[in-house]
Amino acid sequence: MGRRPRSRRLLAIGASSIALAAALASAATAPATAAPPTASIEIATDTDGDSLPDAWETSGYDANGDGVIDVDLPGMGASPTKKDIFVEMDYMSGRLASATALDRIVAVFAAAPVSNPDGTTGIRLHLDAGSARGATYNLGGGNEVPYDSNLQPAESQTLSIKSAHFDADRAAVFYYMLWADDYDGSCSSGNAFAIPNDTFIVTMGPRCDWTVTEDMNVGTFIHELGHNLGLRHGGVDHTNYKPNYLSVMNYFFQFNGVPKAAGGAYFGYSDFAPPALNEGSLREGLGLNSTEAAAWKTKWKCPNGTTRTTTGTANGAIDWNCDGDTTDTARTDVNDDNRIRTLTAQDNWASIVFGGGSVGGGGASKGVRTDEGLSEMTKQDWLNAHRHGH
Ligand SMILES: [Ca+2]
Ligand SMILES: [Ca+2]
Ligand SMILES: [Ca+2]
Ligand SMILES: [Ca+2]
Ligand SMILES: [Zn+2]
Repeated sequence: MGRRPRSRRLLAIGASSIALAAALASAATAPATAAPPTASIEIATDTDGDSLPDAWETSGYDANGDGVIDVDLPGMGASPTKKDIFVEMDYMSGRLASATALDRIVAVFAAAPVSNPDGTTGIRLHLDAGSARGATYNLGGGNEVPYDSNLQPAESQTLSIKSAHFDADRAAVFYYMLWADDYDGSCSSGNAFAIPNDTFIVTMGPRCDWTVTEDMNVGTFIHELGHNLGLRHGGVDHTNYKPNYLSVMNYFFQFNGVPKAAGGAYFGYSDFAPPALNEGSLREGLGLNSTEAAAWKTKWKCPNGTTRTTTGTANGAIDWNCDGDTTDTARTDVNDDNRIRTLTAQDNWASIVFGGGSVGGGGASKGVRTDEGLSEMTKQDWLNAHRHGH
């Protein structure tokens, strides 16, 4: 893992390369004696900012520098001018999502409000289920793995399966995920272990009697991949159930999507951030106070712990304290975390971090793996979150 083709340090230029700027700044201010006279920093151009250098996306990736291409990115549909994400999916018997679910996941990324140098919008998500879901989803890597109803400890057992069933030459290109049953006896829906990262699992199997639907598979896959891409349960933080955070990263919406005002639901990341909500002083007449929120409904918690969904647009008046009117300036805990605070949202699509974990072209383009104590939605969390009042 992490083998680099050459001794030269590769840096990649990304669309959001704050880390690169910092690296260059520190290089510029470093004493001249810090680097041997023959050393040079090669900038691996990454025109589309997806952390995959143009050279890989044009000519393929030679993992060990022996002149033989190991991962044929152009052959798998990559482009240096369009953002690409590759995910290898292995699976335990009966757990792999349907082709229809995979179609929906790909469509969410294709419709992302993210611009590309080729003039298009969207992210091309390449899912590899091996031969299990037809040619569209076969990049030669996905396969069934031995059934283990309870991965415990979750991360080390997942990484053990990964090392046995994932070509290490792919580590700089592909995220890896497992469709599995349960882990750590948690009855949790999935895990991504760190934010950002290169590996995740979706775990809604028979061990915990989940009745998994296509919606749940779609929402949870996108939720866990979102953690790999740097996204959190509260956007800017881990505070969950924010009514103004219209994203599958929010537990309110992981399984059923974000309800649209016109009907139907959206199983993707937020594409705007409404104003923060101050739970100490919620003006009910303003709703989410954002014209963009007019396209959506939202959910919130009443003082008695039940969950409500707006009947109309989230930009209309909302009875935050559930007392029957929408005229209050209310002090109420609408995300049910037993605290009165300011709930700040995030535009997820504008905040994605490409190149988590081992993925990416090296150096500054790689996401930093951090352990933020990620804990995921359990079956009980879901039931608690959706106790509905009248
Ligand atoms: Ca690309
Ligand atoms: Ca595999
Ligand atoms: Ca009220
Ligand atoms: Ca609160
Ligand atoms: Zn999560």
